[in-house]
Amino acid sequence: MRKKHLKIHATSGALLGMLMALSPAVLAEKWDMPMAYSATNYHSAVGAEFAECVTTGTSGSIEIVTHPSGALFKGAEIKRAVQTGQVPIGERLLSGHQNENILYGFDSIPFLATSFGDSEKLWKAAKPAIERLLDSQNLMLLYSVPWPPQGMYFKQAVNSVDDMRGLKFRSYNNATARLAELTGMAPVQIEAADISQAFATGVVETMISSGATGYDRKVWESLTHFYTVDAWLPRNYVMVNKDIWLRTTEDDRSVILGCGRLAEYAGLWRAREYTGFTLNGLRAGGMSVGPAGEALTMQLKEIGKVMTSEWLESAGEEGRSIIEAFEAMR
Ligand code: PCA
Repeated sequence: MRKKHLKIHATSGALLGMLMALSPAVLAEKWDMPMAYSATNYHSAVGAEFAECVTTGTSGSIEIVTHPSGALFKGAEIKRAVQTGQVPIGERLLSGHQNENILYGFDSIPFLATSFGDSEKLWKAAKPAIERLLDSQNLMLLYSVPWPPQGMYFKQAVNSVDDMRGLKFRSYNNATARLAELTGMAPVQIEAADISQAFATGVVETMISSGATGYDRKVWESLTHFYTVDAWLPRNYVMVNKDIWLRTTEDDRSVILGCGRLAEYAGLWRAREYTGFTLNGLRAGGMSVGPAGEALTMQLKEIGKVMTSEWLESAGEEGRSIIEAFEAMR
């Protein structure tokens, strides 16, 4: 999938060989970049801008081509594909790796960081540990962009946890699955790309996610209520295979890092903007959108406490120091 082609046309094989030996910069590489979320979502838009920035900035010596909507690899397959060099670069939901290491779930601790501002602080606190973890898995972290705050979707009004018991719940990571267990729901892991179908066919009937994902997948076709619980703001991140990274020229690397910083900045602002836009979009689709009632909010906070202590217990010293560093920044 990683195709190399010559940018210059050489007629002589000898000349070609000489150029290849002397100047790796004349080789143009195509980097396929799998992404799991819909092409219209801002994560994918930022990814496309990042790709263009790199392609232009390296004068085409590295051409990045994004493949949104899980078209090349599904979300759950992307990290492995990059780790093993099947593709050089890709985007994935960070907390999707919590089953590999508890630290990856730092951004899905209920009610710890519930605003964009706090989410950035928490990211700053966790980033060194996450970079180390990824590095130990042959990956280089390039940039990361948050999702909007997570709320709960239903197909009827829900006023307490009792109303949730027995529902079939769409999960996307360990924290969401645990939330389902603690509220008596049955979790089924489903990729964002497959949500509309899953709701339409009744495979699931509720979920926690952002207004953004509900909007992207037109969930008003099946669901009626979105409660803006603001439970947490999970993050996507873009990773590069470390072997491939180390083989790129220093000039190209600095372009890629610069484009990554721009993408992170642009992504955060787009996330903020997309939040209000998509909540209005859900309303326009006919959904009731607003905060959860007091009783449900209090019950969810109690469940949040359980999940927080479970996370802290398994994450040990390293987890605690992330939370402490975050608290110190607030
Ligand atoms: N959307 C993604 C992850 C978090 C979010 O808001 C999803 O539901 O899969």
